[in-house]
Amino acid sequence: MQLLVSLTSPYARKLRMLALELELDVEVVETPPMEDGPALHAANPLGKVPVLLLDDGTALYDSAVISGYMLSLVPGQTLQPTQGLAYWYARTDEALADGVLDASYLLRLEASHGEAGRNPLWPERYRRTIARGAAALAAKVSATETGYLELCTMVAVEYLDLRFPEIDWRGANPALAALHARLKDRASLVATRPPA
Ligand SMILES: N[C@@H](CCC(=O)N[C@@H](CS)C(=O)NCC(=O)O)C(=O)O
Repeated sequence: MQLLVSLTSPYARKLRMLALELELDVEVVETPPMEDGPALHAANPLGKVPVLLLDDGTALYDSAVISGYMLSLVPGQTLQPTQGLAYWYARTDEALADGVLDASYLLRLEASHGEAGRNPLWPERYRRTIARGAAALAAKVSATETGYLELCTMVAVEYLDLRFPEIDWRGANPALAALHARLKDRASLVATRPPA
């Protein structure tokens, strides 16, 4: 399997990290989406990374689809529940972490538009979404266990540090600060941290 990524994409980082956690044989292929390469467009008409190319040449995309597939490849995995409502709650938890990423990504795009003619409604709305999302993640993460939720949360808060160092998610959410202090040296996170 090949995973098409950009090294700064937090969505791709979730999967690079998950592949390491699950010890999957995945070749990571750097494929910057802004280059609009034909291979990326053939695999994902939306032109986004991450994309997982399966060995038969077909493609899966959207990080939450790919993570579900990767987790299904390892039946005994303990990172996420597999049955009943617990499974759907876990999928919702990933959607929550992804929502923080979505708002952060949109906020970054907004910032690149410059001030002229800009409607402040959207950046302010994205910042409130990030704050609510971070608070909701803080209420959900375990103080001692490490599952996919905790790992996705790490990716989300480190993306905030990368792009918006002024957002004080640690001060607002001591549980997230404690999570970060506990997991920041975990091998899968260290190995996938975006280049400075
Ligand atoms: N919902 C998608 C979001 C993926 C996404 O937005 N990726 C960004 C990189 S961080 C991208 O490829 N952007 C290029 C574009 O939007 O054209 C997922 O979870 O995979």
